[in-house]
Parts: sequence; C-alpha cells; structure tokens
Amino acid sequence: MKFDLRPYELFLFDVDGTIAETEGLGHLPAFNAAFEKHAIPWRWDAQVYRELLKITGGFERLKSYRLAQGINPGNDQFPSDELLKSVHLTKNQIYGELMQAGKVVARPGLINFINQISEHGKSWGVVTTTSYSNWNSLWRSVLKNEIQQIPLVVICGEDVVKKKPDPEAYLLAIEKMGVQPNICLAIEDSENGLLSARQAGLEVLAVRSQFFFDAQFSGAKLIANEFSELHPIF
Ligand code: XBP
Ligand code: MG
Repeated sequence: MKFDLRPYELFLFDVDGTIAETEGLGHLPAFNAAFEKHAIPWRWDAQVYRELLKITGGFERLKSYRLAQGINPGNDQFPSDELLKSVHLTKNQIYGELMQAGKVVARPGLINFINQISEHGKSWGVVTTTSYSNWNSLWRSVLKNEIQQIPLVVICGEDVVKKKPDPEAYLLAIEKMGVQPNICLAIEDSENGLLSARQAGLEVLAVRSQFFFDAQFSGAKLIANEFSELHPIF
C-alpha cells in the first residue's frame, strides 16, 4: 500500500496498541496480577477489557470498573481510591517486569518505519496517555537498541489534565515543538486516539490492533493492518 508522506515532517506515535500490542500482552495480565497481589476479587478477560479500553488511563479504568460493579462506598467490598492507586502502581511495576522479560515486541514493520523517517531527515515523537513509567519500560526493553534517533517529543498521561479523546496531548506536543499541526501525522490504533489527533488538527494514519480491530476510523487519512504493508513515499 503506497502512502505519500511528503507533506509531513513530524510523525507522532501513540504507544499502546500502535507501537506494540502492550494492552493484551502487558497491561491486561499486569492488572490481573495486581488484583491478586492486593487481594481484590476482580479478574478481567479480553472481552471485559475491550469494553474497559473505552476509558483511557489505567487509574480511570479501575475507577470506572468499580462504578460499574454498583458497590457503594460504605460496603467493605468497596476498594478506596487509595487502594486503587496502589493497584495501579503495582500494575505498572508488573508491566515493567513483563517488558524486561521480553514478553512484548514492536509491531511488524514499526522499527523500520521509524528508522526510515529519520533516514529521510524527518522526526518522530510519542503522544500517549499511558504513564511515563510504562513508556520508559517499553523504550528501554523493546525500542532503544533498534531505533536510530530518539523521539523529538514525548507526551505522557502525567502531562495532561484531560486524556485522549481530548486533544490536549496532541496540542501540547505541537506547542512544545513550535510547529503547525498540518506538518504532523498522528499514528493511532483507537477511535479515542484518532479523535484526539483530529481535534488538534492532525491527519491520522490508523493501524488496526488486537482490541480495536473493527474500529471505523472515520476521518483517517489511511487505515493499515500493519506497518509492514506500507510503502511510504518520502
Ligand atoms: C492507552 C491507554 C492507557 C493504558 C494504561 O493509551 O488507555 O491508559 O491502557 O496506561 P495510549 P496507564 O494508547 O494513548 O498509549 O495505566 O499508565 O494509565
Ligand atoms: Mg492506543
């Protein structure tokens, strides 16, 4: 599939689902292991998790699941915000261990795609609503040794008040780089990510991932199954 990348100077990558299948191989097993560690009787399967992914941010996701259980704050089964914060921290620690153990690899063609961007004198960056610790684990364990040029900008969940689909993360990235949105291409695997980028004025390359395989991606410039099927024109 040919894709004309000449209009773009900067390529802003989402992380989860886009760079690697970190949701199914990292976050989901880490959430379940964290529940066990904190003696919380919750276990999420892929079907439940797919629904929960509509809420971006791990802590936000935990709170929305608690709400859906219909447990009242007075009930001793009700996990407090403090407990959910600890669960989230434990989840991120376990996620880091899974990355270190080599449980996750970059999506097919991704490394080559990023290195081609650099070889053509262009830059790449990261705009994610995951935590810095998770991005750093993925960078160190999966990407660092393979990627020629470090990202020009990294925006993570802690940098924004409102996570995707709000445009704040993308607006912050273009403000930091001092560029116009029309020279940036966002690469996203979810509707929330696409909405965030489009509302910030960026065009989007959508890549299908495990949990969003059937997304509509209306307004995307191009929809691909894998980076490896793209023949970029620089
Ligand atoms: C996807 C997300 C993230 C992760 C969990 O972010 O929704 O919230 O599931 O991350 P993106 P944290 O695709 O934009 O990278 O637990 O660190 O919040
Ligand atoms: Mg994503």
